[in-house]
Amino acid sequence: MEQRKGFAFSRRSLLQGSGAVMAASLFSPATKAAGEAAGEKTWTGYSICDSCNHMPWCGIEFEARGNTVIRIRNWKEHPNHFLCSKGLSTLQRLYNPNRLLYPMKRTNPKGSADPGWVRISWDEAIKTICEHLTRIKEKYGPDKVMFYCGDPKEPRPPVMRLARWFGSPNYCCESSAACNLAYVHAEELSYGQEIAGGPSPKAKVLMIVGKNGAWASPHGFFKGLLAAKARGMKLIVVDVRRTKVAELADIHLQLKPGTDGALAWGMIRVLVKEGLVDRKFVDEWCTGYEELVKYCEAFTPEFVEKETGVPAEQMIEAARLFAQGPSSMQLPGQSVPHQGNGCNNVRAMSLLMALTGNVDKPGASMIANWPKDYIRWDEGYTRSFIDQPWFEEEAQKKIRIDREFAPVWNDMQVLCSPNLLPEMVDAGRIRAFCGWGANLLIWPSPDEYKAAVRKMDFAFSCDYFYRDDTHHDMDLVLPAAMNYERYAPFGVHGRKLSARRPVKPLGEAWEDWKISLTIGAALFGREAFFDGDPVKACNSMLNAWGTSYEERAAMLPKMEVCEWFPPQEPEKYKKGLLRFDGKPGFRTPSGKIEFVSSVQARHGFPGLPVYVAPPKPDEKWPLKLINGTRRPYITHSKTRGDQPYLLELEPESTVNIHPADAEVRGIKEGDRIWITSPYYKGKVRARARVTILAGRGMIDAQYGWRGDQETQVLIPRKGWDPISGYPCFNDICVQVEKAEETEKNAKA
Ligand SMILES: Nc1nc2c(c(=O)[nH]1)N[C@H]1C(S)=C(S)[C@@H](COP(=O)(O)OP(=O)(O)OC[C@H]3O[C@@H](n4cnc5c(=O)[nH]c(N)nc54)[C@H](O)[C@@H]3O)O[C@H]1N2
Ligand SMILES: Nc1nc2c(c(=O)[nH]1)N[C@H]1C(S)=C(S)[C@@H](COP(=O)(O)OP(=O)(O)OC[C@H]3O[C@@H](n4cnc5c(=O)[nH]c(N)nc54)[C@H](O)[C@@H]3O)O[C@H]1N2
Ligand code: SF4
Ligand SMILES: [Mo]
Repeated sequence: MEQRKGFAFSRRSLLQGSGAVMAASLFSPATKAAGEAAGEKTWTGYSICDSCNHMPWCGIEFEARGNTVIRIRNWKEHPNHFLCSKGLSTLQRLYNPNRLLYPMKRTNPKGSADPGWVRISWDEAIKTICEHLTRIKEKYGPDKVMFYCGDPKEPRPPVMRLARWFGSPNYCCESSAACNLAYVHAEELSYGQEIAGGPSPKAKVLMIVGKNGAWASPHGFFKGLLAAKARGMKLIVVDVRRTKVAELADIHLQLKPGTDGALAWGMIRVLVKEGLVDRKFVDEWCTGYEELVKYCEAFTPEFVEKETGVPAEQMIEAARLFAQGPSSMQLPGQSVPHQGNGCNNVRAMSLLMALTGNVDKPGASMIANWPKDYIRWDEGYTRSFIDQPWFEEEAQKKIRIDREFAPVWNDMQVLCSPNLLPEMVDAGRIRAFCGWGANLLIWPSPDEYKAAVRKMDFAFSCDYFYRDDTHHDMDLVLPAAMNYERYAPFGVHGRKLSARRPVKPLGEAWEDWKISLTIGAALFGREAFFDGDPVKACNSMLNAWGTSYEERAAMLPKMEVCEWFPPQEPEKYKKGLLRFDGKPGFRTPSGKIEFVSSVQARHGFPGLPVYVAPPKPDEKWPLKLINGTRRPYITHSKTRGDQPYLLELEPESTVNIHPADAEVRGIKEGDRIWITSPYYKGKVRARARVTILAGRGMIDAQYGWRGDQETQVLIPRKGWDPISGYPCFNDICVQVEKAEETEKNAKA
């Protein structure tokens, strides 16, 4: 199949070599360095895995000979060190002969079948970028340039700094297009900050909603869950599928897709009716209780059972168990936020914590005790490094392209939503695109985003590989150094910090940080952009925290606590540790946990997280499509060809379907199937896995396949969640039919 072209690589050879000793012979173009390395000194290096873009990342210890990584293993001193299949196969990515190693520019006009790529120097690349950006800024204004990072989180802080100095608040990320930032948004609307996490070591009950950490989180997640279960913790899982996590549950609430809001309101009603609300906590620290009591009235057990498919007594039992506590909660990653009412559904669930007083106390979900300047690393590390206050000014918010489209998001978040990019290009509000790890296949109906890029004045992106879907109509494509080859960023893992000890980049690949800092230095002076040096940029933060990159590098493989990060502490809201003004309370406008969100209300939405029923299956489109469940050995659209070992595990798009739904369609395990949707004229090809993992009346697919296996085309560019601006990947109803096993569609 197309995705594995060029590879004669077996899993066996990978496992035998566990690295690139054998890569020297297999990957000749990229590993010239390996041949040169023969007889050179062997040394130990340290890096962080980025194969699933997850946080916290897993640590990798590697052995290098000369400049060639020859073996990788778990970095035992690192808090996350059990590498999974995706992490273990990253050497195939490092020494993949298709890697992009030199800056390239197009020589044919946009829209040509052949862009006519030719190699250029970095000098020419940086000069071209600076000329175009300056021209567009002078003629149309700085906000007409979009700065964008895909899901790769590591490039983000310096790119955001570059956007700030350039003067464009249209800094967007994959996490402001989709992903799980919407659950943080939901928590911030009520609690002022991110809260759900755990399981806390003292939790007696844990409720996990729409999250399959067994497959989508680093190994520590499942190990932690098993350990907590072994000490007697009770587990409630809310998931439409019978996942590995759900199989551990004491209560599995297997609801219909998109009905989490109804379930949450049903549980809230139980708490209210049965006197299980912690009134002391609610009266002192929350607002909007009366409205909440009134609204939950409609969610009777009978209604909730009908709407969600969850037996009423099971829902009631779960509410009672959660109220016993101490209870912590983990809220949905990407699944529920990718629905039209996703954000409010997550918010409704999150209120169970406040109603039962399970907030920031031992055994309950905790709010992280971060120093005030520190922000999530995927949003820039520190407020000062990216000058976050600038992004928060009304003047910047006003010119962001998400202002009218997603006003609540625009108000709350500093990352702008890029989802209306096609419309914004047509309106002349975006004329250039500066991308790091950009992938246009993340969007519903991706062709419209490809057309938008084609229409731009200027566009470039930095990547590990040339991806025709995304890069075809760009002006430049720049080679990014991989995780084994870069210093930045350092890692923050709780209170521990890690530096890296990398090899030198292959070819002329540059670290993402170096690329953005070099552009910044060329445009705004060397000082503001640390001479283009990633380590100096890291030190600008680390020095303020009383440490340095060099100090952290010298202690490798150890990772010591950085005292600048305070230890975890309960009930911070009582001590004035959460609010920027130092007063007791929460970081919301009212200082209280807001059942009725003042921000939502300010923008004309109901303040309560109201329930809106999802689109329901009907006779013609009888199956709900969950377009995006994670598989343990695939990341998005990228790992398949990059790490061919993983392609061996699942070489084509496989869709899970419940045995009852398969039977009525005459579909058996392994059969070829077609998927159709009301929003797409063609058919999407897949293979059936008949399994009780899938609930009845739904199918689930891993998106990100290309060609006629691409499920993204089935999704319309409408039905966006108005509170987050996120796409409705999981809201669509489809039909599935068995396909004839012709030669064309049999070939994987
Ligand atoms: N239907 C559907 N669509 C979805 C989702 C879904 O569940 N269903 N999920 C959404 C979510 S949650 C996500 S996170 C996105 C996926 O988000 P994407 O942005 O697609 O993330 P990736 O596939 O990891 O990487 C994108 C590109 O970055 C390159 N890359 C990887 N690492 C680096 C790096 O360090 N530097 C540089 N310069 N380039 C790098 C890769 O080669 C790839 O080309 O998809 C979203 N879209
Ligand atoms: N192996 C692997 N790991 C990854 C990634 C990857 O591509 N591969 N991607 C990373 C990224 S970017 C992200 S965002 C995270 C995502 O991490 P998760 O959100 O944990 O991803 P999923 O495995 O899709 O889990 C979502 C669960 O929600 C369930 N679900 C679907 N619809 C509903 C619903 O309406 N209600 C409820 N309650 N449940 C529902 C699904 O059945 C599924 O089990 O994973 C990260 N980790
Ligand atoms: S879970 Fe796997 S892919 Fe993700 S960081 Fe860890 S080793 Fe890498
Ligand atoms: Mo994501």
